[in-house]
Amino acid sequence: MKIGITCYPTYGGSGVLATELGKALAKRGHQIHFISYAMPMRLNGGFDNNIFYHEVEMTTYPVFEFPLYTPALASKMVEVANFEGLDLLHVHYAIPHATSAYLAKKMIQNDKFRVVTTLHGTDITLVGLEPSFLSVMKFSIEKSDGVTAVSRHLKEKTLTNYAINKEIDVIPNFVDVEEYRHVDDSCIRRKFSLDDKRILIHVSNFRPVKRVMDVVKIFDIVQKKIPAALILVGDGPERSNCEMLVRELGLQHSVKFLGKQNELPEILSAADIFLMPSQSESFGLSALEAMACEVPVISSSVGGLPELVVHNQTGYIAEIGDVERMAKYAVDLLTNETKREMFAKEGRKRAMEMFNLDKIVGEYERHYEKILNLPKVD
Ligand code: GMT
Repeated sequence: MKIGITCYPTYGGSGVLATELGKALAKRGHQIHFISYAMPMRLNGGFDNNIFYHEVEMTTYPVFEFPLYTPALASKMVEVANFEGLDLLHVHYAIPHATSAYLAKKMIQNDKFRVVTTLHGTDITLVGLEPSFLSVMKFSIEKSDGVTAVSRHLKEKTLTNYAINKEIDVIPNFVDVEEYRHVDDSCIRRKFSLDDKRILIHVSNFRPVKRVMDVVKIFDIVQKKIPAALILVGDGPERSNCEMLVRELGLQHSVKFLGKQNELPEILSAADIFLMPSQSESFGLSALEAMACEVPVISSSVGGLPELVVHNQTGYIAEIGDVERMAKYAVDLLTNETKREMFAKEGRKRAMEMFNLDKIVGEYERHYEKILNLPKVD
């Protein structure tokens, strides 16, 4: 198949997932055309015969007070679809990608061309509910030929929030279990001389929904009970507040801010526990990556997280904001190595059985085939 993929190219689960999907589909012989305003981060500029990247050019003009990305993206979609003969366009994160895709579909002179939209989370649970977006979101989702959601929870939210009368297939996120596996001799312990400490880790885009301040609070409780260090990977709006809290609590010597990183399997492998105390999380891709690297996850009970983390088997789940309980779970695991290792193995097993790349990419292929054989939605 010739498939166009549109996603946000920056750090963030939806862009990561879309890029890894494109790379995996290319390996299976499909021709993949990424269409975005910048090179997707996980493409790493790597060369593959089956992967192409088309940049959306943005025009500025004094009359335009706001950038006009939606029509610019639609025009690029039309150009690529017509010129490259795309069979379908798969857009990740509905705003504004599904809207641009609908516009493009109306202009593309190929009756067989289809649009698939994957809903990732805040496009549905937060941003899309803004009154200024609501009706366009509902319309754009209903006008997609195929719609997938990354968890059952997100599917239910979409159906209720938008009163949508549309079939939505749940296709969960995936991880490449060959790439994401435990590395025995991780450089992080040596680099920071952490051999005598237990390591807690958190990876995110540091947006308020991730509640990174809770991560610091949990760590503060844990380090009072056992020698421990906290590794924070990623960057975003909450980072300065977190750095301030770390200094206020006097934790600056045991908390390491690594910023954005690429070598995640190696970094994750250094950790004993992964923390994800999010306010909202439709799936929790970085928790899955941790599980694949044999790191038990302690998370909040929101959104799709209970579909990923099995309480008392691959990690623990607690109410949002219950930092005391999350810390208690962390201490429990860190003082019982047999249990921690059992959780670690169970997490890896679950990642391999339920969320491995081959299984889920196959589900996407079957979804595409189904949609290509159904009548076009006008
Ligand atoms: O977090 C966001 O604001 C958007 C989005 C992203 O691009 O990272 O994250 C969502 O999509 C990920 C990939 O499907 C999911 O793993 C995240 O759980 C989801 N984030 C939220 O629901 C907050």
